[in-house]
Amino acid sequence: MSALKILAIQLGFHPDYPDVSTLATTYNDGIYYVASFVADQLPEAQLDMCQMFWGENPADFPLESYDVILVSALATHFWSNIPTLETIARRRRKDSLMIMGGPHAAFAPHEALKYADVAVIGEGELPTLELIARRAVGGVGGPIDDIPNIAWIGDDGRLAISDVKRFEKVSTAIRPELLARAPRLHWATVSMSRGCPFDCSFCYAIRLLGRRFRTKTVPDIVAELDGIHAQTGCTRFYVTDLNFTTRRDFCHQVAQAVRDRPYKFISMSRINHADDMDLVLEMKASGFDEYCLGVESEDPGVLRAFNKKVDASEQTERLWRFAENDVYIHSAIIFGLEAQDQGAIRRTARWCADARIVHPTFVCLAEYPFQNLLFGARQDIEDHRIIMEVPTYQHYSFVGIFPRHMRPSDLQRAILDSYDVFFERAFEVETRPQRRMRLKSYQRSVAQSRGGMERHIGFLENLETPYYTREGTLKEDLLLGDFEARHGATRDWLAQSARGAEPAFAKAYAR
Ligand code: B12
Ligand code: SF4
Repeated sequence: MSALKILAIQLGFHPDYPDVSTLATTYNDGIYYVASFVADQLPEAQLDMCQMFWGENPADFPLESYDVILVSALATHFWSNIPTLETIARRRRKDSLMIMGGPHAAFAPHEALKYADVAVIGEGELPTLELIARRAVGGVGGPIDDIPNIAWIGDDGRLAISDVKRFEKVSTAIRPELLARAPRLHWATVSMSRGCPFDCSFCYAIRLLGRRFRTKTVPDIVAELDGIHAQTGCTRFYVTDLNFTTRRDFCHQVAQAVRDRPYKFISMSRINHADDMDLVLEMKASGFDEYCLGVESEDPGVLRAFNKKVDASEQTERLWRFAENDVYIHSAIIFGLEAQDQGAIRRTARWCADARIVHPTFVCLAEYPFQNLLFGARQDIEDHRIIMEVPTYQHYSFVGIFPRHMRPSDLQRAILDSYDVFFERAFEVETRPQRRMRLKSYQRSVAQSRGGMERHIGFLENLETPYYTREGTLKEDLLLGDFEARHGATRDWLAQSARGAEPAFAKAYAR
């Protein structure tokens, strides 16, 4: 019997809408973990990787020859690559199995299932292995409802969603050979733990990876870093963990274990990390000198609205503490709430410079529709105010909602202006040469993405014209009516089988 052939594909960004963040130029690690796990478990299988971020095109692969096709995508990747998905659907064998995972499949499984046989709505390793084991002509054979974290279209034509499970074993390492064709990477992504115990209202991350914090073993982590380094030459790692500093002892052990390596790390944390400067400095000595913090805002009202559970009055001082110790801070700053008018947006942008954040990314609040219906999850932006099905969908640098208090194009302009406000003030505040250089290099990368945002302003102006009064107030009834005409039937279909109303499901999903 010939070896099972598997193709793993990462869909890429739309060329017209690049990401503002230079950090975003690296690979998304989720598909690498799933592919590596499958390859470890099925050593006889032949596994190929197609990475669109590096210019590879699925159409150039022998799609007809694969038994299993795995696809990973954010929402923006999905809607930027519909022709590619159609090509895959047309050329793949009828008896092949196609599984989609990652954020888009997880939050809009019904959209992923237009192309895939099964969508994975959470951690993907074990469900993928199980689905491959039950592979049969035309997708999967027999019942699959006992496989957790999946969605599929049942024989009755309805969406089916199985139970959600967060797995204990998270120690898979990325197989370095999957990165063999990588260009010179600025950052290599790697995951050391999964889960975050908090529950910020806008956060979709905990819905994917859960609220229970689980770590890999320290020797496994070091071996994985060394393997990726040996393969790619990269010495800088983006640690994709949702909240790396959740456990002090874990951070301490990782810091000790990598002390003698020439590596640098950026990891995600919360602002309270500044309260433990001993740990911050210990980690800094091991290369952890950059963090991406969920700062979100300086405004107590905004922080309360997001359930951030931080004291706004301490934000600035904590950020200064990092700056004084030459620890670089990146942060997404979210705009789009009704309390955030043009003046508030400019104030927040200026505050970022005063608080000495080096790398703020100004983004738009975003939501998927039907999250409450499908999964019982909280949703702050109602379905009808979400701008869907375009290449900028859920790409937070681009406005993806109809705000009530200003036109979407005005919000996009305010996001763009925020960078000018920020840089002007930051160069007044920042005197240290090293930090000024960092600001300059970030300013250059923002300049590269201006074109995409300006293009998006034009798109929004066209889209929004009928929906706003001359003064810029949303005509909500009109928008609701149009939404109903376009998506009402989908919502009603989803309502027949969605699991949001089941308390046990919603509770497990929120964990
Ligand atoms: C770290 C992170 C970043 C980092 C690094 C990104 C990178 N290059 O890897 C930074 C800060 C740079 C970043 C930037 C952006 N990010 Co980001 N990011 C994350 C975060 C917090 C963790 C991602 C991660 O790697 N986790 C660890 C791995 C192991 O988990 P995973 O990727 O989810 O994979 C698991 C499952 O999803 C599943 N799976 C994944 N793929 C596949 C494929 C198959 C076939 C199967 C079966 C299963 C499967 O199995 C995996 C393992 O169990 C996620 C939230 C999350 N996932 O928890 C947001 C998230 C992915 N980011 C998001 C966004 C929007 C962006 C940006 C577009 C933001 C922007 N500027 O507009 C950019 C895009 C950059 C990029 N290249 O993707 C959104 C995606 C929204 C959406 N629905 O599409 C998320 C979900 C954040 C959120 N809303 O909570 N991000
Ligand atoms: S702290 Fe970060 S990862 Fe945790 S719930 Fe809040 S936004 Fe999500």
